[in-house]
Amino acid sequence: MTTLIKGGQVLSTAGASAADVLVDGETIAAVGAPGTLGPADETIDATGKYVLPGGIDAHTHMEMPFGGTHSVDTFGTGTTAAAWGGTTTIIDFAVQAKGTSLLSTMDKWHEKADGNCAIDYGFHMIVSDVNDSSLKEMQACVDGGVGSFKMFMAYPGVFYSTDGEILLAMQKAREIGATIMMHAENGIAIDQLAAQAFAAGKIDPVQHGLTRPPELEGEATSRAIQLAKVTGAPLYIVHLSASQALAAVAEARNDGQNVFAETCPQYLYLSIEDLAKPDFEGSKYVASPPLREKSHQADLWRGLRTNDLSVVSTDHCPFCFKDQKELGRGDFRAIPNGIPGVEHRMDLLHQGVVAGQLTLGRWVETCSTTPARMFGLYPRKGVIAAGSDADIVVYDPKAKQTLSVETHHMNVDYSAYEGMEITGKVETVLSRGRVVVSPSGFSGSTTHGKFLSRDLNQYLN
Ligand code: DUC
Ligand code: ZN
Ligand code: ZN
Ligand code: ZN
Repeated sequence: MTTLIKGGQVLSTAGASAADVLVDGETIAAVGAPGTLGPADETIDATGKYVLPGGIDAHTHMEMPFGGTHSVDTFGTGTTAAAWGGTTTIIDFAVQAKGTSLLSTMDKWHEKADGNCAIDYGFHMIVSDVNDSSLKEMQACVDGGVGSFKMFMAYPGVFYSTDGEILLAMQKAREIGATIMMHAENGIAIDQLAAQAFAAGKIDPVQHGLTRPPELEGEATSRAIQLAKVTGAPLYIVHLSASQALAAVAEARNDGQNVFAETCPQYLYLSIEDLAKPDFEGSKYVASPPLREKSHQADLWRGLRTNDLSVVSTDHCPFCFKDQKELGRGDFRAIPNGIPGVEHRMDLLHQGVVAGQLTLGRWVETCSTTPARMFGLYPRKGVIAAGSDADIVVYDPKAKQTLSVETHHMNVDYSAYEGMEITGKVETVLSRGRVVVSPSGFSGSTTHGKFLSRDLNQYLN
């Protein structure tokens, strides 16, 4: 089966150029000058549209256990919503529970995901129990296609690792070529501030933000960078939200250290004002790190332009307002942490292009090409080129849409971007050559997605 996508502007990190794309089976057979390829069994007219590599969301949490509940998108619903929004690969986090092994955790995540995804997927591993056997198992994870390990400087007693434990894991990562991903917030200090606020009767969602000040993200980011420097491990800061943390990353990069960082759409568009919404509405915006003052946003956009922020991921972690965020009515500390977003990353970052914050090339680079390279998927993913998987998005840059829970496909009862108007909309999505989204709707299946055994960080290996 062959498909010709013709008449569009093909996007790469270099920007746009007029070209046709011929798909044969699951891969791209050729990219050629307009009118030079085909005929094919099927033709998609992309006149006036962008043709870009499918988005890669390197940070999602489907069916994730958290605070006695679990995120509400299954691998099936979450990857279907991702496809609707032009994302054709997710990398989800397998979560080691204390007292369990990394390999049993990996098996567990395979059980949840295998045969249940609409698009291709990989895993990172969250290490929350650093001991001799976990450290030894890190190599087996790499061999199983999982070469990136997230650790937490936040959540004492749950996911938290001490600086000593982080040091040990970083030494191992350095030895085996793996990347350490860090949730960089000073959880020990934050827990004290949160306990003080609660004891003073301050229970509303905005307290979540007020007790997690940006300085404590900056401090933890700097500490993680120094630990990485001492050990020689590559470091990737996840969900960076604060100017202070960005400054630490930029300084380390200027000094030649292998430090990378991602931010998320919520930090570019939402703020602590959302967390302060009355009637417990603020709970919809509780995530960690928290939404910041708006003044951080310009720095984050600049970081995306300068590549101090090289990836945009969603940290998609959906909890329903009704029966889950409710758990924290009366104590902001019990509100499940997470914001839904896997469906809207490509649109929200395209809106950044429309607003003059990013070039088309940087849109593609931060949302697809760099995550592919960072997490060992390139050139299979992240580029429109002969031989690559035919993960392709036809995007209408002129279409208008309004984001809303009424129209989204995520399995969650609110939209963090309710009413936001976006210029640009996904028209057609191919996942390994199969049309999964088109103007007539979703035509994929949740048995289509395959596990991606990933290579190591391709900037370093
Ligand atoms: N960190 C994440 O990356 N996701 C959900 C919660 C958290 O703290
Ligand atoms: Zn985190
Ligand atoms: Zn996350
Ligand atoms: Zn629910």
